[in-house]
Amino acid sequence: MKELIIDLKNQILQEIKDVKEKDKIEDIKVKYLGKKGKFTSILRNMSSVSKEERPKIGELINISKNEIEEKINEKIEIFNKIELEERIKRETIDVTINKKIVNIGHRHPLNQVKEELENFFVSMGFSVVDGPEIETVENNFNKLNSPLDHPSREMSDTFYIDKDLLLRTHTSPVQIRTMMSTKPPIKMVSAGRTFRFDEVDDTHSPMFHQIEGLVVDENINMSNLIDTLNTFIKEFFGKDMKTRYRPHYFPFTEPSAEVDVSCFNCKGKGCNVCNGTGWSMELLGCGMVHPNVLEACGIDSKKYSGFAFGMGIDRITMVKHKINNIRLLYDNDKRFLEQF
Ligand code: FA5
Repeated sequence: MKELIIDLKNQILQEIKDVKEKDKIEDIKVKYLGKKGKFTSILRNMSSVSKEERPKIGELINISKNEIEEKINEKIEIFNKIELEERIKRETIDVTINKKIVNIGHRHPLNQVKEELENFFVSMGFSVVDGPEIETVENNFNKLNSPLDHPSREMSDTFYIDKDLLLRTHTSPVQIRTMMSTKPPIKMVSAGRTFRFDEVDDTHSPMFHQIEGLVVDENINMSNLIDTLNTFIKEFFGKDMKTRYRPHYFPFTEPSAEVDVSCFNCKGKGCNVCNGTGWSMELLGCGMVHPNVLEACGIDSKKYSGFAFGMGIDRITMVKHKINNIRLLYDNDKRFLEQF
């Protein structure tokens, strides 16, 4: 009996040693130590062992069983360790590997310039106000002293929604909204999108951007306007930039002017970009607020005066970045946009 137990134990230990897969070790456990296992069945034959021998054989069986179980557990642990090492190897992150570089977007050049303009005017003491893109005919034309037969009111120039509402053709209605709701002194700018039935060419787009400025106080005069605009142009485009004020007509300002700056390409010498004139495209309109406009907004025109200006942000962006075609700002071509 003793030899039988020792032989079986040695056979099982050898099988445990030779096993190559984790599943197989479980099979060995069931095969020898399970209820119907070979090793367990030895216990059933104890009746054939003499009374004197029984305690010794019983002890040998227990010691052998423990030894087998110990070896099985050791082997399971070895398999678990190998499994873990392989998993760690598989899941290790190689921080030196070449990762895919994802390009992150940035603000559109028009928005960058809009923000720069707002920041500039804030630094000069202006506040920034907002206005709606859908406006009333009243604010866009009537209160701005626009004659009923003014060509800009035509359906062929303005996107009407109905007889009273339209897509604003300029940012000037924000002046009206501000003067209707705020008492002087007023010093504000307002930037945003504007819409006109304009044919697309190198300097015109049917949707474009403007920034409006308005100052209303006692004793405001034309030299305050020119000084503000000249300071802006020199700060924004550089000291070399020359300005040219051309008399113009706007229903809401009197006197009125349009302002050009020297050509960004030749700095005023004359080249093919400026058709030899030395001057860039027209950038802005300005003037002294018409007394009729002040009165229409409930401001005493005998006490107060004001100046206003409206600049094309698209054209300012073009001059600043030497872009000679407005279409580039709307094509959404990444090769162009990535340059800013
Ligand atoms: C006006 O819109 C006036 N409201 C400006 C103003 C405000 C004058 C306050 C006096 C006092 P004008 O139509 O000239 O003015 O437009 C102003 C600027 O907007 C132009 O100088 C130009 O830079 C830009 N602009 C006008 N039309 C277009 C267009 N279709 N595409 C791109 N920019 C344009």
